[in-house]
Amino acid sequence: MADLNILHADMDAFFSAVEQRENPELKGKAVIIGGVSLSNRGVVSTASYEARKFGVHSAMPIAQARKLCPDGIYLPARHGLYKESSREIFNILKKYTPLVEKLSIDEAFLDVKGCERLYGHPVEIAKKIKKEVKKKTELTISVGVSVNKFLAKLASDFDKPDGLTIIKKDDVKSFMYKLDIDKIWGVGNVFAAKLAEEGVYKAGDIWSYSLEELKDKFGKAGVKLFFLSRGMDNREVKSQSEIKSISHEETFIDNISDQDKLFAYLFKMSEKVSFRLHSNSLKGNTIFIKVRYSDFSTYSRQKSLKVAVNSSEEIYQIAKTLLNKDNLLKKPLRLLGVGVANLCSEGKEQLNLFADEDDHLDQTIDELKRKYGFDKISRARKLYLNNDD
Ligand code: TTP
Ligand code: MG
Repeated sequence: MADLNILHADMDAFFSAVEQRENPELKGKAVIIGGVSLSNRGVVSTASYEARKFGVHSAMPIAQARKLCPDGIYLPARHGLYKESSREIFNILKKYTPLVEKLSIDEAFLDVKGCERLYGHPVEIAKKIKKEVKKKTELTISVGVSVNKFLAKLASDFDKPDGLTIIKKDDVKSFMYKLDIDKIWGVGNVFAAKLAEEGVYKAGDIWSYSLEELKDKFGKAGVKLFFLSRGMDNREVKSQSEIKSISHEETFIDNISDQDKLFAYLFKMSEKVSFRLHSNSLKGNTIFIKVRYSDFSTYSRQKSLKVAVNSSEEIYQIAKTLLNKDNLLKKPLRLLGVGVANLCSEGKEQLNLFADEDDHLDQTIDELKRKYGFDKISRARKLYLNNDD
């Protein structure tokens, strides 16, 4: 039987909880954190649970939030403060296991296998983490405990705020059966609408489809859906030092020969890779690309650099050179991928005395993405793609 070794921990209403801690008068009130400037054209970073009762949520335009919750307290984001709390929280998590995979400023996966002798059963560890976070930071964290990453993440979300939810192997079936289909990773609005056309609303509704059927209908996304709808997920928790490379690839529904479109995709993917590198405070010395043609022949190319990089523009430019060099775009592509390997922690890399302004631009874009949600912000080049691309 699979053991309850995987934890997912996620701070509750993180930015607003920090503000409520800093100013106790805000406790119990509807607190809404906007961008740095809080203009009406900006969007909500997060809202306290009190504000969520009015329907306010992350990525909602501030103007709309003000209509829903006119008496709310609107505050600009203070990222330095949140980063400081985040550091404190991760220091606590790392005490219980070296296997902590950071997902964002306020959430992480932990694999606590083998830590029982020191810290007790995984549920005990979850309780200890909650208690210690509360004591040291005066903030609450929700923790999910289960047999894999996917289920642990669903569990931490199940009873927010200040939740502790355990999904045992024996409970997986009943838990998944009634789960809304859009709670499954990879099922966004477009996919959920397509599934609704088929009469699929809950994870259990997909169980009658065979793996082949789902693969034929939806390709790779269908395969993922088959397994995740049953609560099956075999991905391992990876600590930062174990991450060997960060990459992104896309298989196209129709093969693409239009170079401008391919470069637009390449840029979009470079941005995603850069965002994940920044989120993990990593840089890398090797850029690689991968292409696959309609006959499934696959080629990759890589370039090693003297200086580690993580800006989207650098990744994009080097990847583009690699694609152009051997005329790899001579035939239509079925798949395109880009990645960065030979990773090192930011700050520990060799100093590049000639670093240009691009890093700063990237950092600003990253901040905006964190604030506004990934797809809201992009440089003009990506506008070449449709929203669905
Ligand atoms: P989340 O963990 O998604 O949200 P949360 O911690 O505010 O609330 P929950 O209790 O549901 O976990 O994100 C963590 C922080 O990241 C959040 O406090 C603010 C920031 N953030 C944004 O700036 N923009 C966004 O669109 C989202 C989702 C989060
Ligand atoms: Mg959170």
